Amino acid sequence: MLPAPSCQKPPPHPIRPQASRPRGSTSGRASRAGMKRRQLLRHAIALPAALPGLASSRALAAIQGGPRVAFGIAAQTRQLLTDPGFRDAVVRECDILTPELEMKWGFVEENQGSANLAPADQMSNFARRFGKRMHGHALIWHKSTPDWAASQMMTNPDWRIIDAFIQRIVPRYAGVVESWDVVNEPFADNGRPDGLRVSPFLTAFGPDYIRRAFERARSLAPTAKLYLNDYGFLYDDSESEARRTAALRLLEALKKHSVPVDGLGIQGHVDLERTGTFRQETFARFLKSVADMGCAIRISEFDVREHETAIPVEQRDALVADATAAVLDVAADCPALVSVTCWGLSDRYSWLPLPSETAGLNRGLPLDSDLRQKPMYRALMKALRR
Ligand code: 9MR
Repeated sequence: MLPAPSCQKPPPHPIRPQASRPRGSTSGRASRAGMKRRQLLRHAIALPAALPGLASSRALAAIQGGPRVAFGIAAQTRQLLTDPGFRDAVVRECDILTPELEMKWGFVEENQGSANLAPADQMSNFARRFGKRMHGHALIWHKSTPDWAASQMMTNPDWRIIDAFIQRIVPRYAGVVESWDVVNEPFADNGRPDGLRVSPFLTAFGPDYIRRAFERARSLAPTAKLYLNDYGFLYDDSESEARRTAALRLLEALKKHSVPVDGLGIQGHVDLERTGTFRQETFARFLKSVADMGCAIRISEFDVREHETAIPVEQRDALVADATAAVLDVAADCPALVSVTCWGLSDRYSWLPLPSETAGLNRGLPLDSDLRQKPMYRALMKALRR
């Protein structure tokens, strides 16, 4: 059984000294970046007085003082490099950057022996230049495992296949990536009592692949925070309950065996079709149980999936904002919460589809496709400052 609740605050994430630099980064550039950042901050701080509706998250935090939970977004390098308006919004708004694609195994090593690392290098250089923290995503994920690696694992379960990837990517971004999703989406309703997904990793190495991955990541990134990350923890139904139970049992077992897991990433993919089954008490209880194990919590992939689009846009935005507040207000009340990352900043680049017969974009991210703040943005910032 799990220990009795008593919510603990885990140590804050360190912003570590730069142990090593990926290509193209120099200390001169770093100090220029420092200046740029100060200029940008000054600019951002000047905004609210002139344009109250456009105050950025960072500007408001600076003015209002006091701590707020860190705000992250996932983005793609291409978006940052080719879309100056979007890039400026990212610089203005976010504290932590997560590469949506660029550090995934299948992206880096689509073919065995290939090494497509330039986009991840570019994003990490961007992060250094603008003083952003980075979250690495994701070392082990069945969906981003290249086909060649999955089939090799199944025919010849040799841990060195996985080890080579972890070793290639983790030390390269030491000093800028402060935390990693080490194992992503390990749970599924596969009929196993432990709730684990039957993936190539499980088939080849058994449940022990999780311990091995965390231990390897820790040996290569001694000060980075290491996360287990998954979806499906939000709702008050039997499916979510099974996933919550599986996660708590796994975390408990990992902690018991001193496996270096620092926290749980709770993907906040909210679905407006299911919000009727969201209960704040249930979610709060789960967060408390995670925190009681000494685990940090990240809301790691927050966005809201719309279904009803034949209503005025104000109503759509209000529904999205209400769903955001319902989840994030609870999360923000848990002292173990260290950050909230949206899976995208602007609807312009949302991965979320609308029903096929509907034209337009899903409106489930903080900024609209013209980079204007929406009610969701305000609900999010309010929660982060709770
Ligand atoms: O948003 C990502 C999409 O652009 C990619 O095609 C896809 C496969 O790499 O991954 C998406 O991000 C997923 C994340 O990595 C893990 N949790 C679910 C996210 C949405 O599918």
